[in-house]
Amino acid sequence: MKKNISLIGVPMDLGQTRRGVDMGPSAIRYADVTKELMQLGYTVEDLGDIEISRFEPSLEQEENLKNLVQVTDACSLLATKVDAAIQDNSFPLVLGGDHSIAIGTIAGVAKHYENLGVIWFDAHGDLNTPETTPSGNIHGMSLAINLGHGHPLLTKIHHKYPKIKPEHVVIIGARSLDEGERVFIKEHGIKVYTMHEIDRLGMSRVIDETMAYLKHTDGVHLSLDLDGLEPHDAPGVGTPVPGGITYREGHLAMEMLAASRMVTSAEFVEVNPILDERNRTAVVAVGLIASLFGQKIL
Ligand code: HAR
Ligand code: MN
Ligand code: MN
Ligand code: MN
Repeated sequence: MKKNISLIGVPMDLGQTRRGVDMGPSAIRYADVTKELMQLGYTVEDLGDIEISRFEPSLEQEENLKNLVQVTDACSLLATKVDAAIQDNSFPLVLGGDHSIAIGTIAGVAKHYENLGVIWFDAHGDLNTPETTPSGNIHGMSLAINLGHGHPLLTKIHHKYPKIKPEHVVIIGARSLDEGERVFIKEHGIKVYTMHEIDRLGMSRVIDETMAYLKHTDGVHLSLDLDGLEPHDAPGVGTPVPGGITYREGHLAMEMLAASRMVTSAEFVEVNPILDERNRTAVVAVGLIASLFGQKIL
């Protein structure tokens, strides 16, 4: 892995409707992310936070694309910062914010890779479109948007369309999928390890298979939604779903990815300090980040 890390905070809560997730970047910084990474031998440059505009749009809000303009603006700024970090030969580590920020992160990363692989660690598929969304929340559409499906303002951010190909995506941890998302997965042949497969195969085999599946990519982005974890282990998230990935399974996955050296960018999203218990979920996020960057038990 690259020795320089660029930390980018995205205090975004407009991709969904529960306030508080905008404080995620602060909570993760407070849990000492920089110190942990420096102890592992990295140089860390904290680039601060992306500005999120709080204006009330004069346009009628689209019910199936809430806060479209603000999400587009923030994701465009984020894409530019991520792109610049990679140009500086630095590893972009993005801290959310809700999962709509993956539209900006991946837009910035995808410019540098012809065949970017994406590991989407999540209880959800985030594969809704404006036609299928049950909520209008853009954080439930961000993976579909990266695949080129959704509002053109979002799919065309940072001038590459589409950003990624369906055969280069692996979803891990899914246990809450909407009907439209099931159809999307079948139509596009997306690789999904639901909790059922994780239970049957074990996380070790799931990660081995994921690495083999993404062998032909030229970079791998890890998009880790903390709600992929079991809510007992990571309670500070807006949309908890029971029956998730355990604390140790999460760490094993990160440790194996670290050993593979295949991850070239990452984001950790959906930490909501207002819903958390004494910053536990941010601490869990920092632990997972440390494992991803090579921390070992022995
Ligand atoms: N699928 C639902 C929707 O589209 C819920 C989306 C989920 N929440 C997330 N995304 N945290 O991973 O509204
Ligand atoms: Mn998500
Ligand atoms: Mn989720
Ligand atoms: Mn398609």
